[in-house]
Amino acid sequence: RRPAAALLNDPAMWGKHLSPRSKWSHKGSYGHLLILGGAQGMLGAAAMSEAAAYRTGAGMVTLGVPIGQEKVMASRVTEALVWGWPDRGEGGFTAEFPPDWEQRVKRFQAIAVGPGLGRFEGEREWLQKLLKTERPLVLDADALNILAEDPSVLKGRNHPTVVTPHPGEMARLVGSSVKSVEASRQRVAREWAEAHQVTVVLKGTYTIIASPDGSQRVNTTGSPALAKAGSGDVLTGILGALLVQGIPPTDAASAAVWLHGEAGQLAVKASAHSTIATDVIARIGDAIH
Ligand code: NPW
Ligand code: AMP
Ligand code: MG
Repeated sequence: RRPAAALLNDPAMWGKHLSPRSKWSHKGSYGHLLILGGAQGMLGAAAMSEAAAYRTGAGMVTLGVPIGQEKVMASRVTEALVWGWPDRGEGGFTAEFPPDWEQRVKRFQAIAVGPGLGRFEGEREWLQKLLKTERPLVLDADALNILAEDPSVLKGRNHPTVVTPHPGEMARLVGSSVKSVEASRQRVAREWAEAHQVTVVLKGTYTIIASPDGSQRVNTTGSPALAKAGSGDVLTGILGALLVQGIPPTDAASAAVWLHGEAGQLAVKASAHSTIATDVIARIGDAIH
């Protein structure tokens, strides 16, 4: 019999990792996150991940966006660096990588892929090349939809990988329906984590964090205020920031989910109806505290 999933209800379960910022530290001490996303019509998704990552302590964040989106993104964000990626002229990604990819990727301590990434020709080969990086990866949103075409591309990847599906994305990954995912959330998350040797964050009310070793945690923070566009993009940024700060994947995923839910609760003022994802980003600091 498997041990029961642990309830993630105590910040001490992750608090030990986020030590106070040293007086002698500098931005390089806290890691550099690359976020790939922000295609035409979905710039906001990548921008919300970026803002959440900075609010979670990342030292530097670079947004990799299609080159056609570079100027508008650069004029919209403030703290982020913006890196234009090959684009066929429609504001979307292509199968190509920037010519200096191999050199530049070494500067990042983790990569988050998916918020507003879009779908494109050559996407499977593109993802396969990305999976070859030795950096920890977060796969979210459209990166999961690409992965769902052939999850076996994860085979041979020997570096930390965290996937963050909502039930709709999980259903695509396992080739079933939202209803059947929701009926067996723990089993579905655990089996996928074990089969593909990744950390699975199956989102929803009581998000599940399943590790490659078969262990599981169930989060207890959160609010229906999070049932709004952009919530998942915020979680991806929080998680990316914890990974670049050197926190191991399953602990980073647990901490990210806990903090995201706590910030979601704190963000509710008069009514959960009117809370928006940027309000949640603004309360990450209070959740950490
Ligand atoms: P239904 O029918 O609503 O009940 P998709 P997406 C299901 C970007 N964004 N429980 C849902 O079910 C993202 O980053 C950009 C049960 C439906 O079938 C992506 O790149 C924003 N079912 C892209 O948009 C802000 C659930 O899943 C399907 C569920 C598409 O992402 C928004 C919908 O999911 C967004 O983040 C749950 N808890 N949650 C921006 N401002 O730029 C979802 N489903 O088709 O994967 O679409 O998640 O909106
Ligand atoms: P996404 O669908 O990718 O935007 O992700 C939605 C995020 O909001 C996930 O982290 C969910 O766990 C969270 N969320 C959505 N609805 C609720 C809810 N009713 N209670 C708690 N968390 C929620
Ligand atoms: Mg999402």
